[in-house]
Formats: sequence, structure tokens, C-alpha cells
Amino acid sequence: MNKYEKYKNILVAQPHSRVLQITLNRSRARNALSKKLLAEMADALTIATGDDDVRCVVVTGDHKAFSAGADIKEMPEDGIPMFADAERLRAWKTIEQFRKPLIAAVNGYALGGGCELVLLCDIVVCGKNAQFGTPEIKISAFPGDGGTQRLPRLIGKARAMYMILTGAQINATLAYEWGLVSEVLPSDQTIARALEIAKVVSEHSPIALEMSKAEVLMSFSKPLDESLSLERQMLLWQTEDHDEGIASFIEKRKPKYTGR
Ligand code: DAK
Repeated sequence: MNKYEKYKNILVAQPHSRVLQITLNRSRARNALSKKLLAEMADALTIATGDDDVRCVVVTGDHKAFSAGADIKEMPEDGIPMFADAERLRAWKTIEQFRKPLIAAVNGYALGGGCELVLLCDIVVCGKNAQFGTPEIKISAFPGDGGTQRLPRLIGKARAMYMILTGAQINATLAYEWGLVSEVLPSDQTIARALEIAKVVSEHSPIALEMSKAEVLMSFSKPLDESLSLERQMLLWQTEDHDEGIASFIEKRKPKYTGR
């Protein structure tokens, strides 16, 4: 684990083989996404990309907050240059483009950039105490790290407008009903459940996982005719893992996937 031990604003652990857990570690600031935190997270994900021992990553915060969003105290009077900061943009891009499955385990507040980070996760479980919101309007801003685009695609225009224009928070039950999260649990079970899901995910072929994630994400970014034809091209790829999957089924044994 040495390669992941150099961070201050995140804690990185490997609770199961092939599963990495990133815990946001700025509790006193409600895990606000400072530039340093984002850079550390991007660095850990970059290492995880090339780490064959990582097939799935769980992202979590603490009991009070998954994350309260961009660090408002870092915003200078002329706030826009801070958002256009190249390092900050690069960090968000790295998280956006991470090819392995990301699972969010949300307890407490997921607000602003914290909610946008949730939107970048592929599976989202949350505790009953979770609160989601895009309060940027209250500081005369908007969810500009992808929220204005991803939120309506996920929960629909009227609901996204309600959240973005009022800045109101929604609770775990509503977030589940609106499709922002996949499961709601007692909050002391959130991380264990996310890790359980991650363990199942991580037993599958890494190449099939990456292809599946890429294909599902295409449905948000491309017209249907284009994404359907790209999906077919991906299906035509023959991989050793696919051969291994079929052989293991026929031979009634567990598959041994290599990612080739
Ligand atoms: N940034 C910095 N510090 C924060 C913070 C944040 N987002 N949220 C909380 N903190 C700090 C508090 O200032 C406080 O610090 P001290 O006073 O102890 O030094 C400490 O965390 C504990 O906070 P509270 O005392 O307020 O704790 P509570 O449990 O009572 O309340 C809360 C928790 C999360 C409901 C509350 O702190 C809160 O409302 N926080 C602000 C949430 C928020 O507004 N998030 C959105 C941030 S803006 C873009 C444009 C805009 C954006 C991005 C891109 N482009 C154009 C590219 C904006 C993104 C955002 O996320």
C-alpha cells in the first residue's frame, strides 16, 4: 500500500484484495473539496488506473458529511479564476475519466461539488441520514463541475431545476425515488454495503468492467444510434477473459481473469 500512503486530505486503504477505499479526510471542513484534496484524489485514481490489484474503488466521507462541496474558503473574491484553475480542472477530469467502477458510500451531506462527485460514481449507496443538494445558488453560483448537465440527465429537468434553483436539500428517500442513489441503508451499514458490492464487482473481468462502464456512460453523452453502433463494436472485441468466462462456466469452476 506504500504507493497510496502519501496523502493528507484523503485516506486510502485496500479492505479487500482488488478493492480500494478512498475516504475523504477533512472532517472539520465537512470534507470540502479543496484543491489539494481533489489533486490527491486524482493522483490516487491515476495510480489505481495502472494498478492491477485494483478493480473497483469505493469513495466515502464520514458520518456527518460525504462532502459539503467546493471549498468556499478557497474562493478568492474573483471566484471564477479559482474554478478555471488548471490543476483543479485536471483533477476533476481525472475523476470523470476514471475507467474502473466507482462506488459512492454517502452518509450525511453531499452538497454542491460533493453531490457532483456522487454523480461521477457508478453505483451510489447512502445512509438514511444522507442529504443531497446543490446549494451553489445561495452563493450566487451554479453547480459548475458537471452538475447542471448530469443532474437533469439523471433525475429529469423539473427535479434538477428544483434542486438547482432553490438550493434545497433532498433526503435519502427522495434521492432514492429520484434515481440519484441505488440503495438506502441504516447509516452505520453504508460503507460495509458499498464494500460488499465492490467485492462482487471486483471478482469480474477488469476489461469487461471497463467496457461495461464505458458503454453505460455513452448513453449519457451520445445519440442512441451512435452509442448502439459503438456498443456493437465493443461486443465484437474478443478477449481472453471472455474465453475464460465461457470455459469456466462449461467446466463448472471459478474464472481466473487477467484483464486481457
Ligand atoms: N467550504 C469550506 N468550508 C466549509 C464548507 C465548504 N463548502 N462547508 C462547511 N465548511 C466548514 C465550515 O465553515 C465550518 O468551519 P469552521 O467554522 O468550524 O472553521 C465547518 O466546515 C463545519 O461547518 P458547519 O459548522 O457549518 O457545520 P454544520 O454541520 O452546521 O453544517 C453544512 C454543515 C454542510 C450544511 C454547512 O456547513 C454548509 O451549508 N456548507 C456549505 C455548503 C455549500 O454551500 N456547498 C456548495 C459549495 S460551492 C463552478 C462554479 C461553482 C462551483 C463549481 C464550479 N464553475 C463555474 C466551474 C461551486 C461548487 C460548490 O460546491
